Amino acid sequence: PTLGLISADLALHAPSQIASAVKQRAGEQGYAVLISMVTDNAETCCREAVQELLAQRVDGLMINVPLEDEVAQRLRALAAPLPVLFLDVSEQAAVNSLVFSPSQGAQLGVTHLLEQGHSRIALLAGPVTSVSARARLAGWQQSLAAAGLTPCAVARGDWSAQSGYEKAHGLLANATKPDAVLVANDQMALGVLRACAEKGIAVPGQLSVVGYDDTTDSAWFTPPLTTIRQAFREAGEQGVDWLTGESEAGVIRQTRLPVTLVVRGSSA
Ligand code: IPT
Repeated sequence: PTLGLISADLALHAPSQIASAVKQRAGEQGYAVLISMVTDNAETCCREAVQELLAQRVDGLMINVPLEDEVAQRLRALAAPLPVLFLDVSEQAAVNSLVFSPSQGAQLGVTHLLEQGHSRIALLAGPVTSVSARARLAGWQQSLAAAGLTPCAVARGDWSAQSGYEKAHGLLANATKPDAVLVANDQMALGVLRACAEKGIAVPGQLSVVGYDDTTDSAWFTPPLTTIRQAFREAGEQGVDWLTGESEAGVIRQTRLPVTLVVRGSSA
């Protein structure tokens, strides 16, 4: 038997760690995995990927590409009656999903910084084309508003370390200097740390940096990164178990996975 995985760019750490877990768990269960990668989440690219995997007669599909609700629903219809599990959709999408709670992650990051006494908090969000990036940004803004604060600056990167580096230079050049920055993923946080090192800004002395993901290298950054952990291995394993197990026909299953705060040296 075979599972199909349609993944966002595997050059990014999070999708590659999910794919690794999927491949390993599926292997343990006697399933092969066919991977189709889309670097563009346009609906046409995703439809082609679904059709390509259907043609190879996969027994179930996992889709880890950021998708709007309606697009996910149309892809599910395209693949029917094959079971399809989505990993990067909103919590509301009417499809089978396994997603980490973005509001909880945002709340954990904001609360951590407020507890450390920060109030000039900058936000470095992910790309507007990613549902999860938008949900994290909205969550940060809501948690800050609940504390009577507004972000002192907002920028958007494209998930890459390079974009984090470039946007950090912009954020740190503003008149109001942030005393902390919430970053939408660890790769961009790596770029922020590099920009700080170049500008002689001490982390965490002058700027606290909080990432998002806890990919396997994040504990090895300088300083080791405080971040919101999404347990990618567990998510990949649960996804495989769901697809290879018994699913009740016609019942939509939406699993929400908790995230946790991992405090390391980049915040104080
Ligand atoms: C999300 C990661 O948090 C982010 O770093 C980036 O890699 C993105 O994936 C790529 O699409 S995790 C996803 C399961 C919401």
